[in-house]
Amino acid sequence: MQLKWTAVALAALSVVACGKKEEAAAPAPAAAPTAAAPAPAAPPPAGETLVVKIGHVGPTSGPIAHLGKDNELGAKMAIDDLNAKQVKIGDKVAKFELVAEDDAADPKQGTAVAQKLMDEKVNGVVGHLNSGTTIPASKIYSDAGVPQISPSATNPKYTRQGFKTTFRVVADDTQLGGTLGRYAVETLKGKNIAVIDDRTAYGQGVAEEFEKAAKAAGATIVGHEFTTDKSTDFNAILTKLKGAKPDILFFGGMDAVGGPMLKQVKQLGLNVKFMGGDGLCTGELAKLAGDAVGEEMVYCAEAGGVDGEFKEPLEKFKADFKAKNGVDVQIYAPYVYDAVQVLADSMVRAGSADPEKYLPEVGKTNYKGVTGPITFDEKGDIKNGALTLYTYKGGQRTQIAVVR
Ligand code: ABU
Repeated sequence: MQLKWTAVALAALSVVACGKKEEAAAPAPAAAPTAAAPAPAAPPPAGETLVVKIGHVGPTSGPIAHLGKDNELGAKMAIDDLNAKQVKIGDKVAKFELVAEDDAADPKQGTAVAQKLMDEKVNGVVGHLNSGTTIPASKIYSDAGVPQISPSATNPKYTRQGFKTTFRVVADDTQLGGTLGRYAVETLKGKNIAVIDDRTAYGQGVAEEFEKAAKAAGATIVGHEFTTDKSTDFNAILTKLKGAKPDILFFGGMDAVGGPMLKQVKQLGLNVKFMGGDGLCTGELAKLAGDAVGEEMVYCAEAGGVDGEFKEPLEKFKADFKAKNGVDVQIYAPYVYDAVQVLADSMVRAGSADPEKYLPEVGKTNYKGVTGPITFDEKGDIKNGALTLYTYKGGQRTQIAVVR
């Protein structure tokens, strides 16, 4: 059963959130963030602001710290843009504060920081990055009745636990692995496919979905080996798989492991197309793998994507992100940006930042974000989620197509 915020937390919130409800000023949809800091508006008089704490969790230390930092920067951009607009929640101008935590992609650290965020009485949470941390942490947020939006965790289980507080703004591994499995057979003409997964909630899940779809499309799985999300030496498993003569090798895991694995694939002379899910599909992969990333040799998919009229806002976000932070988007920063905006938009519509009051509004979201339109199904999954297929050419991640 879902417990609600503690009486103390609710009492504290009511002190800052009470007052006559006015017509709320909603954050502009499809908010295109600005690269230069927007000119600050005059601050509202003291006592008329509502402090809204948004928790963000990702691995900002460890092997995939580059991805955790990418996500955190996306959250910071959203907070800055919301504050620049002086968004009103009820009759107060909201002052959004980011409470950023590092879970190091470790499930135990994930639940520890989740509890810390609840103790700090954050009004909503964006995160975590990894399925392996997002799923155990979601029980803590659910027990506290605090909305959580993951911008990147793709394991289907996350939104299938019966919690009212779990939302996701990307497609899940069923769609990701299924699409990649069919693509491997129907487009890349794979017949004998080998699979490796890192035994994490994400890596194992996406590999199983890929394998199921590839088999259904007519391929033979010639071997399935296992590694971990911290391994660096893959010679034994790659040598074993080489003996099975695969034409495609699928890796369920993240770029920090996939990059070195690709180097060893090349060193061993394993002549395969290398595929992976969104965890592989980052800007950093080309650096991690060096020239082993090859020319149209690696194929992967991001669990989101835009086409048509939605391309321009996403491109603008990426350019503004680079101008503001000095680095390119890795993969999920725009989804984090939108997840924070969705929480804020729900609070505005509810006229309250009290999790109990605005949670029902999250489920009713109809938001035009920089990653496209966001609405949720009854489980909290994004409706009509897209995928973007990529390959690597000239050392650059290069888009092939957006598919649904
Ligand atoms: N979706 C890839 C990275 C995050 C995760 O699901 O573990």
